[in-house]
Amino acid sequence: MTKVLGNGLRFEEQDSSANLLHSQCPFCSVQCTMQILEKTEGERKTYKVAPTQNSTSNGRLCIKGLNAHQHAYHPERLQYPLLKADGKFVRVSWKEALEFIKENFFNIQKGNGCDSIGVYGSGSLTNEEAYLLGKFARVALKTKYIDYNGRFCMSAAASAMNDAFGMDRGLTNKITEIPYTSCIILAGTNIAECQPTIWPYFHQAKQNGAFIIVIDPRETATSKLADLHLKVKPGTDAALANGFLKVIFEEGYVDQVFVDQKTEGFAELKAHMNHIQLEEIEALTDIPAEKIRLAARQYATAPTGMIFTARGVEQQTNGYLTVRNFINLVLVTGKIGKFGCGFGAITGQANGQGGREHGQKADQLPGYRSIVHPEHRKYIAKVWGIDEKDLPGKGVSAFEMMQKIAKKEILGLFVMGSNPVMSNPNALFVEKALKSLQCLIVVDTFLSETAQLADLVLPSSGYLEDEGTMTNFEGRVTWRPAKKELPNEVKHDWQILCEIAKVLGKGTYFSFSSPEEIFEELRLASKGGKADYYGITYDRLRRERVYWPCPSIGHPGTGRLFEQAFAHPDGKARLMAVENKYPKESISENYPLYLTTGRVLPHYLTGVQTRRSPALAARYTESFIEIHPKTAKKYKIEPNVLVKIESARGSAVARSKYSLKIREDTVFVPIHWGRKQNINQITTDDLDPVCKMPGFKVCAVKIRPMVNLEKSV
Ligand SMILES: Nc1nc2c(c(=O)[nH]1)N[C@H]1C(S)=C(S)[C@@H](COP(=O)(O)OP(=O)(O)OC[C@H]3O[C@@H](n4cnc5c(=O)[nH]c(N)nc54)[C@H](O)[C@@H]3O)O[C@H]1N2
Ligand SMILES: Nc1nc2c(c(=O)[nH]1)N[C@H]1C(S)=C(S)[C@@H](COP(=O)(O)OP(=O)(O)OC[C@H]3O[C@@H](n4cnc5c(=O)[nH]c(N)nc54)[C@H](O)[C@@H]3O)O[C@H]1N2
Ligand code: SF4
Ligand SMILES: [Mo]
Repeated sequence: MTKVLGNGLRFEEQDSSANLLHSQCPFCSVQCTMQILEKTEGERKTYKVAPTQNSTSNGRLCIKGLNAHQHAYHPERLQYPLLKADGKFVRVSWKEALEFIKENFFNIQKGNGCDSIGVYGSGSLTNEEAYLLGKFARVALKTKYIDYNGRFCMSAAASAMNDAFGMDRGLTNKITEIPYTSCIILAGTNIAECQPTIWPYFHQAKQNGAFIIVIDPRETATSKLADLHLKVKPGTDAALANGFLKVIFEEGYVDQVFVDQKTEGFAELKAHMNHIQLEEIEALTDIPAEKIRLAARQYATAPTGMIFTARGVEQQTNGYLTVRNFINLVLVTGKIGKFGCGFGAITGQANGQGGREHGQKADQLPGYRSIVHPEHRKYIAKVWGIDEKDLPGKGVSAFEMMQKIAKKEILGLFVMGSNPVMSNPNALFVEKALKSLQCLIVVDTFLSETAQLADLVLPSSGYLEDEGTMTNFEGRVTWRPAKKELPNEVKHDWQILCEIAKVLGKGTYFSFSSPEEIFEELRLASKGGKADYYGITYDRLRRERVYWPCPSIGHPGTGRLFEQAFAHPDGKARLMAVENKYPKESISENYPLYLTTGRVLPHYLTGVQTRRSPALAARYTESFIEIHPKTAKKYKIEPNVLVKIESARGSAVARSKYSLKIREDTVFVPIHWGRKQNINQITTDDLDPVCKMPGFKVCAVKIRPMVNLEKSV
């Protein structure tokens, strides 16, 4: 038998020793699809991977997707529940593990109330599991404290889009429109390295004549495509957007008809522009006024245009306002709700979109409902079969949970699918807090840095084993099949939640026997909400990827949002005057350089998975500090030496990598390595006041060589 792949590759599957798996990549938000051919030859197993066709990545896979199976089959995969006894993990049965949870959670909550347990979720979980985790926290544990790692990822863009448009969905229009847009602004987004399989859409736009503007303090694989690269001073993007707006107002590019019909707040924004001086913006951002003018004119006068943001502008203590200001640009030029025009905040994790819609957030109920809205509470309480007054209220954000742990207000923590001791800002503080917990339970596929601190670790299934739906960066719901058998005593996240709920006496609310059953409840729970999945079924997802909102069976899904009206009750979008604010953290005599953090192509987030994939790990075996040679010389740092990087919080180590591509006042360190290389040991835990996003992208540091070579003989 011969299997033919979407892009023409073929897997010969002629003998019974071959096992063909269909899956979706576990890493980023594109959700590329693939086939994995597993062959057994005697003792040896071999794997071949090939991309398959889907309407997003169009038969493409990046190097991470091609090698993801290497971690899925890694011998270090967790296989059994592990309990810590005398500082060492010992294998226990599921029965013992569940009993341990029951006893500990019961004892903690008995003396300290339901809110003494916190739940910490993830954008790696399927929609079904994210939904179930939210329900688990509120119904099984009755705690208000639940939040998730997406707080560090999508919170600035999500709250800005909610407030400006009345709805938060990654892309407001179809990805297939990108090639036909005439001007694209990419602000703090490195798509070529972070969502590489959609980068060809941007190449097509360029070939079709689009003018591409990239805003980034570094030259990246993405900025290579730019007609104009604005090498902005870190953290000053809100001011830069004010510069663009100033030019648009001054030179008369406002689409007054659109603004009058479809927006609120124009008068305030216009008045605010009287206080904006281009010279001041030039000084703040380090971008010459002429370049600001050019960018603004190109975007405003282009017949169609799109703006994309990502973590570069969002992971700031003014990330919310910065995104609002980029949305201002979209709105005053009327470039939204029609072909080739729109806004997108490029979602990060595999299910970064779905993970933020169905109740993992501190203030949220499924379907993007609000936990403080009486009607929303009533509806969900009915779906769940509980009394509305038993539904807890609003909790706090991910990092604020860590602060509550440090203050002993939260005494037990249940982590599913995240590695918070590495990914939170000010990680040394977080490590100390987690160590002080009475009970830490981590559900993971590996003994991550956080799992190592746990009292109990539960082994969960990975992408080849766990069927479910993921909503990708487009806002399209996708279905991930899974056929690989569970290794040893591994269980699915959803099974683990159901089993714990049962021992806690809440089994009747969690009597699910398949992901599809959970999805059926999710459909109902989301019905009538902003993220309405009611018209989406597993049957349908086996054939197509569906854009939400999709309110009824037979509804085609909504590819382009806001064609007629925005999602606020009056149908209008909101403009907002945004000040030229600096990030809270600023450089000083003691800490004279900006540190910014981010990603490299072959590694993923805290690296738990990609560092275990030999093909990926080999590309970068350790962390590095990208530094301009002039800056390096100033601090007596040779190429390829270990550098100590210090901030007011702590220190980290990385190897020097000279680069002319970075600003002289800035250094860049990726986030994928742990221990002394964990860059979050030094980042600031200042939070954006609106969305509680930490200022990951601006940290004041000093640097020095680990070994002073001048002194050595
Ligand atoms: N290879 C790879 N791909 C990934 C991931 C991964 O870990 N590895 N993670 C996934 C996830 S969860 C996410 S959230 C996305 C992240 O995707 P991106 O947000 O695109 O990635 P980052 O590298 O964090 O940041 C993007 C760019 O912002 C720039 N930047 C830093 N500071 C500033 C600033 O002040 N202003 C501006 N304008 N730019 C700035 C950086 O130089 C960087 O090039 O990627 C997803 N895809
Ligand atoms: N300085 C700095 N810090 C950052 C960022 C930055 O740009 N700069 N970016 C932030 C962003 S955007 C993000 S998204 C966060 C992410 O931060 P984390 O949540 O810590 O991200 P991961 O490394 O993906 O951790 C996921 C963990 O879950 C496990 N896992 C994977 N799949 C599953 C599953 O299906 N079930 C279970 N139970 N476990 C699973 C993995 O093995 C891994 O240990 O980091 C943030 N931290
Ligand atoms: S990491 Fe992202 S772009 Fe690469 S294969 Fe996976 S889903 Fe596709
Ligand atoms: Mo992210």
